[in-house]
Amino acid sequence: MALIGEKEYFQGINEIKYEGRDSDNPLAFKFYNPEQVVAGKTMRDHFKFAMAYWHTLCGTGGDPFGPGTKDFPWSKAADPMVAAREKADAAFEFITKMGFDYFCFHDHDLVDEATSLVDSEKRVIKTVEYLKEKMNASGVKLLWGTANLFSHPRYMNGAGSNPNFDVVARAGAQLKIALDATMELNGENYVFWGGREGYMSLLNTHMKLEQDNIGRLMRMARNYAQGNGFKGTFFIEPKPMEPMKHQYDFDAATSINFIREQGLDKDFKLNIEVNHATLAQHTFQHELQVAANAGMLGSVDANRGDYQNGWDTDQFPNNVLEITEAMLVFLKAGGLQGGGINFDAKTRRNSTDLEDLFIAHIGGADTFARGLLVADAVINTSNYEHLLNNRYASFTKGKGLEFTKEKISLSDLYAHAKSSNEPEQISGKQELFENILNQYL
Ligand code: XUL
Ligand code: CO
Repeated sequence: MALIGEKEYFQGINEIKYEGRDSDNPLAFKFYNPEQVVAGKTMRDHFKFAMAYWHTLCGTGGDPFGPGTKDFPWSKAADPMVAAREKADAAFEFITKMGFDYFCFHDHDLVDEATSLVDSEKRVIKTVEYLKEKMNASGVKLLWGTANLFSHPRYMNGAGSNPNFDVVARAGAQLKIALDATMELNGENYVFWGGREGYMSLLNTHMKLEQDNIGRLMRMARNYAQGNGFKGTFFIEPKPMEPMKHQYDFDAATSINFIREQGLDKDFKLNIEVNHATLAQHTFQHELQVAANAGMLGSVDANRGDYQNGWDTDQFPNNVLEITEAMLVFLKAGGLQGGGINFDAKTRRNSTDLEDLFIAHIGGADTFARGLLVADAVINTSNYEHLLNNRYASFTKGKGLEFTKEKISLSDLYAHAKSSNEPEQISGKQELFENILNQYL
């Protein structure tokens, strides 16, 4: 099968190449050099960059104030199966021209939902057959699949958290079909983002039952997938709000607690999204670190928010400092466990040229590559690590070491403090740490 479909959608754009930072070619990578080895691995393997089907192929720019602005030449056909094939052609043309190895999807990004569950399943199965051929021809792989359990009006009161069992069962059916699709395509992971899994008013909400029901659904999904040979990891993607006022997967710490409470910790990790972190009043790097500390740093949804507003703008990453701080956590955690960097990001409503999709992904990949290079240099050639470890040197000897091994008691602390003077004032040196990063940028 040809990598470009019957129609070439992105005419005039060839495979994006690395040309280095001095290149003026807007359609070339300046920092992302897929085969370059950093910290013992190629950039390609560190990142496992993925295209998000929903934004890149389906996001035409509609907002609450107006319709879409992007006149995508694919998926205009009245027949949903023809439209789905065109979309797949455009997707694979895009991914291969970007030189990426992965994509991610929701079930009904691939093909529109039909009016009945049975017909929807048939559509998904047929589209998956077509995708499989395209994946075999191109070598492109599925980073993760998921089910859209938040857009359809039936999920207005939640999916797994719905107060009506019939809706929970319907969500389970859709989940099964999405898992089947993911497994058929050798998906490496499966994501749960609980868009409507939360509540708007506690007055009409039985919170504990709702949360336990989500846990039940997730355990069923795990048992079903593993029973059918799935070897990948399940990820929960935290987000504090939007669309719901209170989402049950608020942030990394909340989601880790949920995973443990529901007995899912052997099979579930986290998919951390930049703009979800900032909506939770955290930094991206904070969320990565919380996940890493729990051994649950699974995957990343890459984008950025807006410092001046409070919703999910899903802009492409371009904040090098933010991503460099994140790459420090990433490298020190030994990378991602099973996942990759999925560009869950959309071009702005007025970025209406098809080439803007390429320019945006190039910028995102370059931002991560630059961040990785800087973080690696900071770790290996600056005195950053020394300064950091030195702050905690008192725990590596004497009573401090005994404390970390829990070999001393509260009375020992009392005795230690009593026989010491007022503790010395030691500067935190934040500005020095910041300057080191700046120096290496
Ligand atoms: C929504 C979001 C989703 C998930 C997958 O904010 O990030 O697209 O990544 O359902
Ligand atoms: Co996301």
